[in-house]
Amino acid sequence: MIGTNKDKAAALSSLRRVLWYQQPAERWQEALPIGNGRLGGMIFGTAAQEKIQLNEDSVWYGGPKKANNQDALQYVPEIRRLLFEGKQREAEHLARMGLMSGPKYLHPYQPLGDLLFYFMQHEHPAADYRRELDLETAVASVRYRMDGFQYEREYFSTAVDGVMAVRLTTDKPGGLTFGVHFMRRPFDAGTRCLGTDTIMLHGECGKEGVEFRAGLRAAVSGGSLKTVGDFLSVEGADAVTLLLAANTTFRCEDPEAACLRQLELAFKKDYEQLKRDHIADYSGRFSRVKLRLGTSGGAVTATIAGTSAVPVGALTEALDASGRSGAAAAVEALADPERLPTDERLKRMQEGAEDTGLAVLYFDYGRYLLLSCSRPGSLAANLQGIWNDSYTPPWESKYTININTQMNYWPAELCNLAECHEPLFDLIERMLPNGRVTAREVYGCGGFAAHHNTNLWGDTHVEGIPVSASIWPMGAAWLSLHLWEHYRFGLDRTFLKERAYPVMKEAAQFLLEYMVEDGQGRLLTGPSISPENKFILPDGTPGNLCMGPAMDMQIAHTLFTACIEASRQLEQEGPFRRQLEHALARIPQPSIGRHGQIMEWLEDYDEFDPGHRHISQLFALHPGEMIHARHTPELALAAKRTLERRLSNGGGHTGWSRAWIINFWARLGEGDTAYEHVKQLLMKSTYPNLLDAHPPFQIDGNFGGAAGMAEMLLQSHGGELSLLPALPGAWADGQVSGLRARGGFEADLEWSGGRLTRAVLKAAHDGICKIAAGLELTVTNERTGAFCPIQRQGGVHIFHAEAGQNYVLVPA
Ligand code: FUC
Repeated sequence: MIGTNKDKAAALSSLRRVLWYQQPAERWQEALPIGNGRLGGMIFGTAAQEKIQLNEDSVWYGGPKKANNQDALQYVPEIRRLLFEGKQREAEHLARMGLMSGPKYLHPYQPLGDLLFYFMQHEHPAADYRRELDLETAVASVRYRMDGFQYEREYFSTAVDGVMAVRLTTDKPGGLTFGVHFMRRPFDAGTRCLGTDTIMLHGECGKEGVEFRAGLRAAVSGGSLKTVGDFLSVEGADAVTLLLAANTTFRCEDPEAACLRQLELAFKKDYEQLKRDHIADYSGRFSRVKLRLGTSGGAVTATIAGTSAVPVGALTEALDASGRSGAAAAVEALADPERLPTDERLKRMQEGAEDTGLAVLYFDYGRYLLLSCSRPGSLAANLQGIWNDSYTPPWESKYTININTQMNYWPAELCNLAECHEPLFDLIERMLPNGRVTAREVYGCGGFAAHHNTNLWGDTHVEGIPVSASIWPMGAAWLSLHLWEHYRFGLDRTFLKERAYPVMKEAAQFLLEYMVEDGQGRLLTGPSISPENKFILPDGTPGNLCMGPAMDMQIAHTLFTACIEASRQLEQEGPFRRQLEHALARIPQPSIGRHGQIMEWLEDYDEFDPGHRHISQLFALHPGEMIHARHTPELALAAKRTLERRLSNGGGHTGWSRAWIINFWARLGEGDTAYEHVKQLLMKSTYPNLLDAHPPFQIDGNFGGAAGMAEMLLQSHGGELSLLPALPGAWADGQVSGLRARGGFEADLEWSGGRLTRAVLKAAHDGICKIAAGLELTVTNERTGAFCPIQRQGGVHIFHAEAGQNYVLVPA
């Protein structure tokens, strides 16, 4: 990487965004995920015995549950009384029986099955093997040589035609002979052959669960195709296209007919057309945002210093890429981590080498993953997105809505993938009728309530075993804020009126009826918990349940504020608004405790686990905004103390927790610390396929991490846009385009030497634009070149933006 800055820039712009490896995946955490929102595959890429582990998003075991505890209504007032009287043990004893529901667990999300390939003439080791996932096209590929043949495979799952495509080619006529079949799920009926070119997997997820079908059809060029046993058998072909369709009774009555129809239609296109359509659809969305960080000299040196051995493959790769031979290419391979296989890069980073490019790849991967597991019409991304190979996955691979599901959607608006947010809105709407019943049956209230978990069916009852997680009635309130955020970014009034406000209102309605006066004029939630921590009582014993934990109060405050604002914008609901305003004034605000921290509970209790992975009391800092780095400096300082306290007690040990921490530091404007946690996320909580490790795999860290990196570059909470609010020293030079800000803006930013050099704001709506950038700016209209009149107020620039205009901001 030796050369001028210009060379470096050219090298950077020619970089492909790929994850790549020099060997097949030995374990799932090395396999590469593809998906069209609904239909997912994990590509192992083994030469002789390929495996694609399959998922369809509605394959969940079991049916909906009616599991509200029918005694709850009777006991909730008594549990509250016990808590107000300080009778902790009695309250929890009664709550365990009187609130928690049986059966205890929601059923799991499950795999669809595996697609297994057995290749003939594959007795020898593969040479020049490469497996990759191209984030710009969402196409995975494998290539290798064996016995004088060059083999290539491509894989993608397309949202355009609803199918997964696998294309196998070889350079010598007749070189492809293999059998492929579905590996049977242990308890399913199995596979049927339909004609000579199709096999159909069929099964069901228990008596009350969905029925599913997966159909695989092949078309060959040269050679022959037939079915043998439950296999599709290909002999002596030059090229083969396989298409896979999968459907369940969750979406249609006849999933087999749906599969056959999709296969029929998709096969009307040739492979190249399918691929072109897929790439056009995907890359149009992926390329909305581009992030480039300049590689600093420091990074290169650190990498060389961290090198112990020259990976042979890295050299081959360097030679391939540059077309040159000899020492120059070898040195480049060593010096430029971009030229290393992804697992090598990760390993070297874990050994202490600097690699800002890997962080950028992680950011892009987050956007790739969201586009691949959450598209309009698909189900919301669960704890594993859509990728799960276990019949009994961790936490049932469901929706945990006390942070994890919400975190999955943090990048959606900011990173310009607003349509990927839609499946979450569908989930919330599916929860609505159940949540009304839960509100009524458990608490005797109107509106809509949900607890800390939900599933395919949108169940909302109190569920799970530990009191410290289960008895938490804020799921609906927090989720409904996602509808509000979607509105704040896009300003679609119809959406606000027809989808967002009605749901927000019902979530708020529940809280209005549910919260109780504590005798001191305060309105409190409870019985509830601060997810999922415990406190230490004065007698030294731990307590779970309480009244008015900080996070509940902050969510209620945020939701009421949002509903007030929404009802004003819609010019409706005057009486309801006044009710909310009255309640809002009585909700406790974040307060500072004796360690200088934001208190997690109403009492200044010490935490049972001071390094707990949940940092719920900082909801007000992120994703909420009651705590703001500049508007509420005292609270911001207390938030900082809270983080330091958690971290000095071992906090951040799960991937998602670390990802949240990045967002917190970004909101506090501490770029170097935020970046330190980006590195920690990669070093401690990332598998070779760059999926997030809780451990085990849980996808929220990928999304929270990507969102956190975006928050380091652009923020738009608290009524103003903040440009490069938390830029770390390691990202001194760079550019980003296409990030979105609340108020209907899109932003392109360029910076150098750690300072903003130019920004372009694209306004989609008329309105006042407030900018905080930490330096004096001039603003011109890009089209007319005219200077915009600016008002300056305490470091904030204020100007009037017009819909459809771009504004160029440069340092004055
Ligand atoms: C919550 C978290 C765990 C895990 C689980 C899915 O219970 O506390 O860390 O993320 O959800």
